[in-house]
Amino acid sequence: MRVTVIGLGYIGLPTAAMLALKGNVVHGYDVNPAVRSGLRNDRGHIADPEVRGLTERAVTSGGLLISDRLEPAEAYVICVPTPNAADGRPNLSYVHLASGDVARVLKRGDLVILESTVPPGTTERIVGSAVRERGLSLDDIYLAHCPERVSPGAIVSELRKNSRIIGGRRPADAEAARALYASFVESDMYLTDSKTAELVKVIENTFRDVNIALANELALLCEELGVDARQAIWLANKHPRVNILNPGPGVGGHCIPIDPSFLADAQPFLTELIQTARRVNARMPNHVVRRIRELVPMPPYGRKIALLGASYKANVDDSRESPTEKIDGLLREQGYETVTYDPVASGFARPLASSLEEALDQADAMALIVDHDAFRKIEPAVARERMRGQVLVDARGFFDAAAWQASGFQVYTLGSMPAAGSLARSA
Ligand code: SAJ
Repeated sequence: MRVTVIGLGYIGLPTAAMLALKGNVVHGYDVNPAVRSGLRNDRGHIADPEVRGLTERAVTSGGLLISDRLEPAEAYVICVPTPNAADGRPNLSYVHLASGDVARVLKRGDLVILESTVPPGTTERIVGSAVRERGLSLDDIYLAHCPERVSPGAIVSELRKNSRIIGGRRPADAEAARALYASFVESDMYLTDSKTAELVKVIENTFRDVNIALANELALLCEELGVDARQAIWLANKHPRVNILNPGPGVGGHCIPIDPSFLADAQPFLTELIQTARRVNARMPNHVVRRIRELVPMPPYGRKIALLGASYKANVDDSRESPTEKIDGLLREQGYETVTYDPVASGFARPLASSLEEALDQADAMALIVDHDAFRKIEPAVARERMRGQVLVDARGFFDAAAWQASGFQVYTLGSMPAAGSLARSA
């Protein structure tokens, strides 16, 4: 089948490549010329090595063609971003743009699939109006919402192995979409209507945000109780029906912190728990900064804090909505000097240190914000040589606190209150 995929980001590109490698003739289109040229040349802008390899094979096979315009096809898969606008409301402008572009080349019998995460009801509303403007009716085409569930860092395998929700405007629309995904999805596909599929995707991520908020609230509670939150959660999860996630310095990425607002924005008076959970998670960067201030008070002269990790989570290069960005901003507002080091991130709000040594040099504290595997090898003795102070703030329960304390470090691990008195500052 001829397929055009619109939006060649971390979902659209591997989806286009996967469809191409399964015998479809796929045109990939992205409004960003730099993305198009990057994909035609060295594909160097793709950080995920598995996605780069998949793309390489799909382009080399001739199955995936990167086009400068939106090519007519029998099926269109829209994978454009749906970020939050500055006011916190969903920004659906890319969906509007892509739907209009598709409608211009649409013909009877074509299949349109929206993969982007959207508030319930959006697919039929936005794509439907674009189609009607072109003189077609939704009865003339097949329309579906088919959200993805891949986790950045495991995209290619999860594209194949994750089950999928296929939400058709009508059963025939869902069946048409299922037939397309059957070319590469190796797991179950659950057919439903488009509005249910839109809601399912949003509630999957909302569930995760609420669960993380519980873990974070337990961490704050355990600090006051003098209990190790991670151990308490680990033991509670031994219960066959308990699965509490891990506390952390905040919730980043372009999904978990964003998607709950699709429900809260639509029904502010029916989403108290969802909104409260969002506030708990959004306040975690402030809590980390409060603990840093307690351990490294602001003297008349500046204090340098080395932040480890700019990405939004371990072992991915994406720093969108990164908790580190919020922590960095709060510290600098309060007069601290900060240097962030991240060997994985492909970008950050401010320049990153070129090495761990540069970040640690004369630092009064080292704060681990992202638990990249690459940080596992950091030795207390090496850090001590470089640093001016001996404070470790571990926001992920990543390091062996006893080993760092044995090397003379004061250690605060989020969710585990330091021994009484150790927050008191020696001059
Ligand atoms: N986090 C915690 N504690 C945890 C788990 C995560 O603090 O126990 C933080 C992470 O550090 C990160 C943020 O939450 O800052 C989000 O990370 P994540 O791994 O929970 O989520 P994403 O955004 O990488 O991927 C999620 C996944 N959704 C679910 O697990 C329900 C993925 O399956 C989705 O496809 C993806 O959102 C998406 O694109 O919607």
